[in-house]
Amino acid sequence: MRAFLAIPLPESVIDALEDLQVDLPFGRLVRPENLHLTLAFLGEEPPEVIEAVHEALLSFRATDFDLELAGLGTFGGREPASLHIAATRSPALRDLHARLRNRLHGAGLMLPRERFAPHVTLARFRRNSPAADHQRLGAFIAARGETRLAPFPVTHFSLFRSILGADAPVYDELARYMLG
Ligand code: 3AM
Repeated sequence: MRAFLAIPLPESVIDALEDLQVDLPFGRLVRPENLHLTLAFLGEEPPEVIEAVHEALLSFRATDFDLELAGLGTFGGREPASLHIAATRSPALRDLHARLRNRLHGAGLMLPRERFAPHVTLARFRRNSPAADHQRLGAFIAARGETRLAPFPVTHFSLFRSILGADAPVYDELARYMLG
C-alpha cells in the first residue's frame, strides 16, 4: 500500500489555491480534493506496516498551531517538475515533522534523510517541456510568486492511501489524528 501523512487544507485555502491555479499557463494542475501539505511519504509498504504506523500514531500528541502558506517555488532545478506554495517557517510544524519521524522510526519505518521543505504542490510538469513553457512559468512566478494566504488553524493530520492511476492519483483518507 502506498501511503503518506499530510495536513489536509480547509475549504477557504483550497478555494484560494484554485484561484491561483486558474491562471497557471501550463502543467497538470493538482485537483482541489488532492491539495495537501505532506508531512511524511511512507512509500509502498505492506498493510501490516501501515497498520503499525497507525497504531503508533493513535497515542501521538502534538499541539495545534496556525499555518501560513506564502511564496511560490519550484522543485526540479532548471527543469521544474512541480510548482508549489511554501509553508512559512514554523517551529510548531518543524517540531511536528521531527516528532512524527521519530514515531515512525519507533514503528519500524525509517524515512530517508532529507530536508523538510513543507509545501503544497499546485501543479506538475512534463519532462522536456518546451523552453517557451519555462518562460511562461517564470513569468507566472514573477507575477504571483509573493502570494500569501491568510493563516489557518491546523487541527489534525491524516493518513492517506495513494492509488496511482493513468490520470490523477486518488487519495483516500484512512485515519485522522487530532492535534491539541
Ligand atoms: O505533496 P507533494 O506533492 O510534495 O510528491 C508526492 C506527494 O507530495 C510525495 O508524496 C506525496 C503524496 O504522493 N511522493 C511521492 N513519491 C515520493 C517519493 N518516492 C514522494 N515523496 C518522496 N519520495
